[in-house]
Amino acid sequence: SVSERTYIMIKPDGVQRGLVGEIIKRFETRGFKLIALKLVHATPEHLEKHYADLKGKGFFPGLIKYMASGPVVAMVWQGLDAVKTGRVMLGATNPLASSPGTIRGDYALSVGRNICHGSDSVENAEKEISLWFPEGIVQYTHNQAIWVFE
Ligand code: YYY
Ligand code: MG
Repeated sequence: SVSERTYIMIKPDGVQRGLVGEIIKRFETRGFKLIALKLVHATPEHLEKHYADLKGKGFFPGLIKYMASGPVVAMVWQGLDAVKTGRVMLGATNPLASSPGTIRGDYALSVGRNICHGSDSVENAEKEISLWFPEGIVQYTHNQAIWVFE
């Protein structure tokens, strides 16, 4: 639906490599509506909640350490099919399998440094939005929407 929301996060390597503007630009120019945004240096405990489904995987400790190593940019984007389209824009989990034209396919090479996160289902998106934005989300009219959607 047009009001679908997804949680998109620029990981510490994306911030350090100066890719914040580039990643935001892609969602903005695609026509999605930015409804939440902040820079946050997350604690390991918070990140373990975010990645709870992956607890037990061999890469989990390294993933938490990397994600806690610097600030991330936490965002919520809204628009038609935001979750699935967001994943397509990010590319495959392993950047070597990501198509050129995707964020990971253009800017990353290693699965453990793949620069961005996107929710994988509407249900998980809503969970992640509550986890990262417990303060809630700003409401406003996006005047571009009448030109982006029929
Ligand atoms: O949703 P997505 O980020 O594409 O992949 P997940 O399977 O949810 O894994 C989360 C995160 O974990 C992934 O972006 C990189 C890291 N990771 C890893 O370091 N090594 C793997 N074999 C799989 C995932
Ligand atoms: Mg995932």
